[in-house]
Amino acid sequence: MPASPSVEHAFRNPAVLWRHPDPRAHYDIVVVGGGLHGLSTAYHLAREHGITNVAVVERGWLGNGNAVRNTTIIRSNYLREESMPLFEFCVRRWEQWPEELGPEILFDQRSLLTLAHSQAEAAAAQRVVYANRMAGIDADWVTRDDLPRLCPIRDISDAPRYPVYGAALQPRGGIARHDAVVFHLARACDAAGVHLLQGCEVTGFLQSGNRVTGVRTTRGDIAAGRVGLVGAGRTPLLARLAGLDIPVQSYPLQALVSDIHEPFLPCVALSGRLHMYVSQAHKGELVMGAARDPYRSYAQRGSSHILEQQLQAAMELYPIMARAHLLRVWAGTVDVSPDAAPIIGATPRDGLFLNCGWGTGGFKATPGSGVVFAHTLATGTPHPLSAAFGLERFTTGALVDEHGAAGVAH
Ligand code: FAD
Ligand code: PYC
Repeated sequence: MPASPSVEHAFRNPAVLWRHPDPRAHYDIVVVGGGLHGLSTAYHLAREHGITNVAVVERGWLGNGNAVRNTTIIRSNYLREESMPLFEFCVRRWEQWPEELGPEILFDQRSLLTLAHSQAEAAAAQRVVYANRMAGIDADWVTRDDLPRLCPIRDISDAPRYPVYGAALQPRGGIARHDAVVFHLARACDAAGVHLLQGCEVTGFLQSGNRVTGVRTTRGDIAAGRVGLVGAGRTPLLARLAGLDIPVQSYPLQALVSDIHEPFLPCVALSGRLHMYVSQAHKGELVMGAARDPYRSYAQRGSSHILEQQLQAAMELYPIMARAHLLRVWAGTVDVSPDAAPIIGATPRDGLFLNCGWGTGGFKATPGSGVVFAHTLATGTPHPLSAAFGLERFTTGALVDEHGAAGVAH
């Protein structure tokens, strides 16, 4: 027996992680996608609705997708009246999670700055600040002179090509440790009796007339009362298997991490103009992100010119970072909707529901996304917080245009 549990050991010993059951013939609810949103949905089905005859069906291993590829930025400073309550609800749930799931998730409200590089950007950022305050969300405008106090490493001279005019501040914004969230949600689902079916790819749907009655998988057919698709960038492929063409496009989004440094960056800092965002992980690495790649793809890799742009921006804004060494880069596949807002709710197929379109910004939504989607799957009706985010908005025209505040990478 090895001193520290190997993956193989963990896989064979449910006490270390979670059980690896064989699929049942029937579940009340099948959630397709074992990322954070799928796990959070199953967790809240058990916690809030007492529904535990649930399977999370995952083609690879839990958390292999965007769940642990993201840069973990958490904030609720969106612009639209539909989005602000949803994202603020998510932040409030995050504030409960360290106690509920465990302090290891390292939820850290270290504050978040969104930099403005022109008068026009400053005006747009101030509009978001005022909208946030009216919605009861913490938000402040920080002047250029005040910025060094909050973000000491930034180049404050007039030399940069993109001087900083000021920044929107969300004091309750921050980061968390994504892999620990996957781990604790999975453990909690398993303890509640949810089946976590890894290595189980959905390859089609069981249908009776217009009703989806289950999923076809690489581990056999599984019947279900309701099916929820939570496959991030692969959701359009899944929907197509049910004959649906959904307005979601998938793109690579890359992130980068440096070697370890003494703590020197106390906040999360984003620059929308330069497509550059950075925080310092608790261990000391700089965790940075870039613009999404310009072409559509389902590959979990991106192009080098995006990384070059990102590093140029990093050097320009924070010259001290020239001393850091880049250790790793990676990419996830993000699911972008036409209005940069999520799609949550029913589909034209009875029994089939969607939770996707979170694009470059779904990590922050993990807790609330699970609450609203669990409600939808349990009751068949939208949760009040997600009612405006149904698929039908692309035919009614009632869009929730969040391109401005959705994220630097949209
Ligand atoms: P995923 O974790 O990708 O889960 C989907 C799962 O579905 C996968 O595990 C996949 O294997 C599975 N699946 C797909 N097809 C099938 C099938 N046929 N059968 C069974 N299983 C299937 N958001 C933020 O809020 N803040 C950030 O700072 C941030 N930074 C990001 C940086 C990067 C580089 C990336 C890539 C994303 C970032 N995001 C960020 C976005 C965030 O990561 C996503 O919106 C969020 O993780 C989506 O969650 P999910 O559970 O839907 O997706
Ligand atoms: O949603 O805030 C966000 C974000 C920042 C970087 C990637 N996503």
